Amino acid sequence: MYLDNAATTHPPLAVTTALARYHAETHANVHRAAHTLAGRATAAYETARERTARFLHARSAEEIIFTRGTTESLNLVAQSWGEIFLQPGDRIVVTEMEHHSNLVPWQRLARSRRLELMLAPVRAGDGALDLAAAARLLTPRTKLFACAHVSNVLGAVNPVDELCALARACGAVSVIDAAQSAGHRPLDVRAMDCDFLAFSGHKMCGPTGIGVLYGRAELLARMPPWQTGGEMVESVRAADADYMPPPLRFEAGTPHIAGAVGLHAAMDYLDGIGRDRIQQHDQDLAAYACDRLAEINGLKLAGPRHGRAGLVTFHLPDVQAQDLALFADARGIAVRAGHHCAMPLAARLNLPATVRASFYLYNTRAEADRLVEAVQAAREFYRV
Ligand code: 7TS
Repeated sequence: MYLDNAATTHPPLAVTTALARYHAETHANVHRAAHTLAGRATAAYETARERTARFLHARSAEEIIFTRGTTESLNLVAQSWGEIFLQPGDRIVVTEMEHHSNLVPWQRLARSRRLELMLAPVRAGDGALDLAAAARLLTPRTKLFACAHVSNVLGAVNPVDELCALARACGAVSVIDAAQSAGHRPLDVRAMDCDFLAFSGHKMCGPTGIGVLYGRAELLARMPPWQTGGEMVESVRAADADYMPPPLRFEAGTPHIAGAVGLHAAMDYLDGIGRDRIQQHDQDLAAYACDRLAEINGLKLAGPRHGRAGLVTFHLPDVQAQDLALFADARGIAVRAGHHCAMPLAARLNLPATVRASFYLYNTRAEADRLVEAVQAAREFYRV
């Protein structure tokens, strides 16, 4: 029984079949050779890009860059956008609840460009973002605001529409880390009015090694490449080169063609079910698990009690999270224990290592019940 979907998800047959068929029937390198197979592979890759644009409601496929995942997408923005749009003394703002991959790239950029990096605080207790404090940090000096749509630790859902509007009002670029939301709820980058949005295929029933960076066309057009080599150049002379326009400018080398095909199948699969239905299902399961876990004597829940996304994080004060997770594993239940790659958040909320159960469309209430029974059994076993 798999309850570690915030880490990665399991692909359905529709995705593994699409991958097998691609490898058996279509595989060739893209954008170069004139032969028929190369044409088919290029068409499959570019169709996946168009599908991704529709998935996000982007204005055009040129706004979709394929990357290795959320981490690479965020590093791309930090390195490429960060190279030309910043002056020493500028401010960039992220939040205290970020996954390390939406914090460390900005730390590094801030150090190398001599910027001021500020963390918008979360509220003690439930860890919700303090909106008024975030708004105070968004001043005309602020050039970039980056935040998670859904926290991978707390399950808190940030009001990204409002935050992007605040960023825009002070002239800052907005970056949304949608790793925990893209496969779990409908996304519309135009309605959200963000400038960049990043997500990973493997957290939404797709393959590992493929992810997406959405970027507003006007910004991408002005951004320099971040990696160089084949594919991303128009013409090359001995001493210099002309680069391709976006998105190819940002895709140096042979891309993960099969990954894009698998991601396409995953998007079709999720939309065939309906992302609004998936959202409801995941949230219902997490709310149910929360209510049942809250009845366990001494158990401490992290994150908001209401309005949370499809995951629940908790600890038993006298049992190490790692022991609790191993106890669950012995009963065939996969959950994650630790700080969940968000150490500043854990420090801020005084959270010890915690256990996280994260749900997806294939999980059931009966599985949530088994989790609760395992935690109860662990309490008895450890006599707490
Ligand atoms: N941002 C958030 C909010 C995440 O939850 C993760 C991965 C990432 C970024 C990075 O994604 P990647 O695909 O580039 O690795 N989160 C987790 C997690 O919670 N447990 O394992 C990975």
